Amino acid sequence: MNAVKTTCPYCGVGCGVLAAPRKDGGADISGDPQHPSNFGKLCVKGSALGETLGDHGRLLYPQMHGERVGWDAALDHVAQGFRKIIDEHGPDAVALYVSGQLLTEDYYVANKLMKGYVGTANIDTNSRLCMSSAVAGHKRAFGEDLVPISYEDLELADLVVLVGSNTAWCHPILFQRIVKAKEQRPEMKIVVLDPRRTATCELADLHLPLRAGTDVTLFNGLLTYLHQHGVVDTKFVDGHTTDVERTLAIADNTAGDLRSVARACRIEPSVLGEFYRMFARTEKAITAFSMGVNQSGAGTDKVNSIINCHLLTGRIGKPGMGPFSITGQPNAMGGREVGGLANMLAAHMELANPTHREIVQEFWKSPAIVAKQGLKAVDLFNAIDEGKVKAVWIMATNPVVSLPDADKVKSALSKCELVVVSDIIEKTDTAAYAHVLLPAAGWGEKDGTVTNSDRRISRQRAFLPLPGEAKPDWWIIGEVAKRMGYAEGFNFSGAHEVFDEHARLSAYRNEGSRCFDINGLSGLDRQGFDAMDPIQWPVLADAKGTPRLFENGRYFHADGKARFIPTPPRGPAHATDAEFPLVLNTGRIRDQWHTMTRTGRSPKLASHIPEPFVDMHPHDALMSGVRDGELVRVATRWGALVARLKTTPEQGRGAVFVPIHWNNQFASDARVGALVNPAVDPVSGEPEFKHTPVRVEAFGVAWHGFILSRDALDVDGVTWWTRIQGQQFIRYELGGRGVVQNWNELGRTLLNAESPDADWLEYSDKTAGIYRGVLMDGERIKACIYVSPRPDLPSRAWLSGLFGKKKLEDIDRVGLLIGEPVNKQADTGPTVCSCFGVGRNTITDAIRKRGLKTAGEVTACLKAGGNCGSCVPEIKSLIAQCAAIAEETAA
Ligand SMILES: Nc1nc2c(c(=O)[nH]1)N[C@H]1C(S)=C(S)[C@@H](COP(=O)(O)OP(=O)(O)OC[C@H]3O[C@@H](n4cnc5c(=O)[nH]c(N)nc54)[C@H](O)[C@@H]3O)O[C@H]1N2
Ligand SMILES: Nc1nc2c(c(=O)[nH]1)N[C@H]1C(S)=C(S)[C@@H](COP(=O)(O)OP(=O)(O)OC[C@H]3O[C@@H](n4cnc5c(=O)[nH]c(N)nc54)[C@H](O)[C@@H]3O)O[C@H]1N2
Ligand code: SF4
Ligand SMILES: [Mo]
Repeated sequence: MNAVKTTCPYCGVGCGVLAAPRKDGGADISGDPQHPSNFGKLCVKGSALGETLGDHGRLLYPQMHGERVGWDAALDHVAQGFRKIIDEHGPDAVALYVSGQLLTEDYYVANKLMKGYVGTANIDTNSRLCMSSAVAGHKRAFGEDLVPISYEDLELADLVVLVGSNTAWCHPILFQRIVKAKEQRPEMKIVVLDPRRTATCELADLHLPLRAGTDVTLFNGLLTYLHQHGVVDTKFVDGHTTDVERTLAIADNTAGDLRSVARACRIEPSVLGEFYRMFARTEKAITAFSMGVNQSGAGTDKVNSIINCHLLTGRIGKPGMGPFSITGQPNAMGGREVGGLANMLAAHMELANPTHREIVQEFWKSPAIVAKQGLKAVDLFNAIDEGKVKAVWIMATNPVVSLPDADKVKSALSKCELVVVSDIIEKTDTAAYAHVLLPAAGWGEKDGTVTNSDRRISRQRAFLPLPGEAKPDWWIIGEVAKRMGYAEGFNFSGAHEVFDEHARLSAYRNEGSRCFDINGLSGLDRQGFDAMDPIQWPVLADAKGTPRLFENGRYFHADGKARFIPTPPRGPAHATDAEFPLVLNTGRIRDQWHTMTRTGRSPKLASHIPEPFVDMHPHDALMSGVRDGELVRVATRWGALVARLKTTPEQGRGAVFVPIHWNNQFASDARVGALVNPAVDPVSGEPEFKHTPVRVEAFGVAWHGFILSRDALDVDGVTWWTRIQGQQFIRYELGGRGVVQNWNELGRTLLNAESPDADWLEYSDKTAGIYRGVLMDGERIKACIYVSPRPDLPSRAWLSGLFGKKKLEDIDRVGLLIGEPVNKQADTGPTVCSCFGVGRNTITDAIRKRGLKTAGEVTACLKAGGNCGSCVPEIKSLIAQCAAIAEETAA
């Protein structure tokens, strides 16, 4: 079967994918060798896309109050519900909360409905939580939300500074392009600014573990340093910028000399000095930044403090240099292009600009056009909580998990008169609060476009039939619009028509005043749209596309100049104190995507990090009285969770790190959003996700345990649990309180095997509190449970392997009862390489026994790291650890 060219639905790198549908309803996935983002490579999440397809867990039919209904009933109900509330309370009493994971066409229609027809700007998106500080920073500096560079520039650069970005895990293919460039030109330098030592640091020549939240001080210090050392492009500054003097004065006043900056940022002065010198002497420098910058109460200032350094040195608009905001979601950029934020209009036009409003309304021929900003995400949910917004329609995002102070989101939704949720998955933490659930078409089933981090518009193409009664998001929105009485604006016969309207609007009365112009892509019919190749905007009439912006030195403020923005540093909204002495930092892991609704279904992705954790420096753990491997309670003023403690010196002192992914579908109590403070950046409204004062304390349990089971089980009665999909089983990790009188009984209850003729292997030592129970299904294993008072339980990797066997051998049975493999090699250890399923023990064994010295040698020997390469930084770190141990033993 011919493979369909499409685009990966995960991160903003925007890799091209070839999907070849199979007869069994799945698809074979590979990288598209012709796509300019990835040239055929895919990271581990992209490679595992095939495992996330299929009907299992999908929302297949519209539902109202938990009952299946027809589309007509559901759409009528939504349209009438919105209509009634608008008529009674005005347009600002309703809202849409959408997502950077919608396609541009979906987003365009949603934005048009709210801003041109309903007449409210109450449409905000999860991009508020992600990119809004970058958007605001770009607008302040450039006059428009513009990302100057192209991915090739990263390969041309002599210095790449990665600020608050765990690129190795979050944008793996972009990271690999940087790795390759550095391999070819070892003189290329990489600097990482991150309070943690992340996998990304494996590539770094220099890692600056700065104190959380001090980026502005650090870049103000750099600006001063550059100025003092005469690293100034005077011609560029004079001809193409404004406000340099004021900005320099404020930077100088607030940053001070190198020593005081180093003290404020808690970095060795020599290391900071080395970074400043490196930046000063390297013309071709790129400063790439991501959530460690954006998600801060000073996020917009962080962005501008970075851009200021590029403006002063004139390092922008030329090959291999510039500031670079790495986008998170696959279509964070597309959403900005259609203006799908509460403070934007459409096609990069401004709500506050009367001419822009006139242009958009004239083009839409719409009954209304909004003149005032709508509510930004955090304020929007506050307004729902206060009863000011009475109907909300949530699409392609899971705010009960992903917003700060997330328990408040729950309470807001439970009070709201009308909650509509469009999703592809039936059971999510947010869907639980929906009155109406609408089944959306997912990746592989719908058509449209996405724009990646370097402004490249790529097609997502359908290669599977729509499951159940699922429909594309743009269709659903259009049908509701029609039922609200707005038929004239929403008669689209396909995504291509929506895209064409969007493209024409971008050019309408533009005359070069707005950089976002894709006129060259207008007029495409269905075939033309289907044939569209990836292209970087602006796309003018010649349809050539634009790799790099600002080459002519022209910016998009009225005077055509870029602006320096003074950025006096300020601390986080909430400081640590005796009660909450540490900083809670939250972020991502390599193999999960956000709230896990898709990646959580893939056994391959589950194996890397199977349960929620807290990373903590060993000294902080000692001070908090908690121990590695135990369960701990992590508490802030806003909420608490329980997760497994991992102590590591890679986590800087004074802060802890908790992943964002786990939620009530996957764990009893690990939704970190509930702990995050709701402070936002005053300019962008982006929440301060990376800085909440926190305390970590022991969470005492009487027993630790785990279950691997071929069937899903009900473990709700256990104090603490988390579950994840394995290759042929579901894995449950458990923590129990209370004295267990009869282990055999508990084991049988948990494994759902009370029947007297169940075939059991059991071992129980009541005094030691150890219990091992294995339920057989003929000659193969059906489920097993292991319990101990300490978290020193048998290797899950070894037991996972036994689930693959049709017939257990005697030696396996012995191993099951003694709780360890008789043949030690059977324990491969926790998975490092998800693609080939290679475990840590296998890798360290090979490193030691065969004296492997490089990641390349490990790949040659074990294949690990040879497919997507996402685990190469971890392999390198294992090589270094083995070498350190060998050295210690020798000494
Ligand atoms: N595997 C995976 N990849 C993803 C995603 C995913 O869910 N999983 N999500 C995608 C999305 S939407 C996004 S937005 C991106 C996010 O991509 P990243 O921004 O790279 O990811 P995060 O882990 O959120 O945070 C990045 C780093 O910021 C650091 N940091 C915290 N505070 C500070 C600070 O004050 N200063 C500095 N300089 N650094 C700080 C954190 O320690 C962390 O390592 O990833 C995208 N890619
Ligand atoms: N503490 C903390 N919180 C954070 C962050 C952090 O760093 N720390 N990061 C923030 C950032 S940057 C982001 S981007 C957000 C992400 O947070 P969310 O957007 O809440 O997370 P997702 O799991 O990606 O949610 C997407 C939802 O859309 C559904 N879906 C998938 N495809 C489709 C489709 O085609 N149509 C429809 N209608 N639905 C679909 C999925 O099943 C899922 O329920 O989290 C934010 N929250
Ligand atoms: S880097 Fe990975 S997740 Fe991101 S677009 Fe490429 S394949 Fe998808
Ligand atoms: Mo994001």
